[in-house]
Amino acid sequence: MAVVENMRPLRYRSIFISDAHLGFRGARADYLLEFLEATESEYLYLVGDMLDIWEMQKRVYWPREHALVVRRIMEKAWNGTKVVYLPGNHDEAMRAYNGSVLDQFSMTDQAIHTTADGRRFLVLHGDQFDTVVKCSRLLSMLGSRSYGLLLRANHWVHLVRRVFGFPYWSLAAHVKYRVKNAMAYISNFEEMVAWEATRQHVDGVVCGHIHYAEMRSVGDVLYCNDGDWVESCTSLAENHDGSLELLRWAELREQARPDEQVSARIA
Ligand SMILES: [Mn+2]
Repeated sequence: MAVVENMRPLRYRSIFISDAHLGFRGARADYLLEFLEATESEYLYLVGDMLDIWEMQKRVYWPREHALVVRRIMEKAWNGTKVVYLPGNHDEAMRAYNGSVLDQFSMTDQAIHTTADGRRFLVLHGDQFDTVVKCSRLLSMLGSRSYGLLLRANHWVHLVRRVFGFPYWSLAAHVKYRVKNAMAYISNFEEMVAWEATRQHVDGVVCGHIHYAEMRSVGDVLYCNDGDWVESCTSLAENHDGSLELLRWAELREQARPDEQVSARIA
């Protein structure tokens, strides 16, 4: 924690983080805790898979740092940050609480965030598009009218798979097993999510799920993926003028200079 103890907080209007996978051994809770200590924001969006309930069902793993991340987030809510929790597929059980609002803490499947410069962004985890992406070759043959149908089919496919005890089909896992085709899957995913944003007549979309931070224009919409806290330790931040940027904590923490060092250099 030494890196942030003497650091002035980095202030943003909004911060979007996802895929922390707390409860899973691979989670970089240490870096995430540093990041939460080092930053302040009016809005904090938790864009899915913050908890890894799948992993916790296999084995109980809940070290102190993971608990501290949860506590720090709740403290932020108590101190006035508007926290929005959007469940993902690894913390799907939390979807039962969608619609809950407790002071500054709310839970929902999809949110619309309006930036300081008036742009509207659809915020969602992104697992809703797994089947659509998997079937995208078929989709391109069938044409765009099938898209809505596929989205609805996605829900039933997962339901059926669950009834028969199949694991949830995950794009992220699929990408890892088929590295050769990873870039094609990522770009398919990006296009599908952007498509949904276009359909909802918003200016952009913020999602997570595929553990690949990105900010790029897709057609008329701005696609933003806040990355993850297992591998890349990234987040998306909105500045006070409404501009957006990707934050890579591994790089940012190196730049963060404790006040004493700064004053020592001035002297
Ligand atoms: Mn996910």
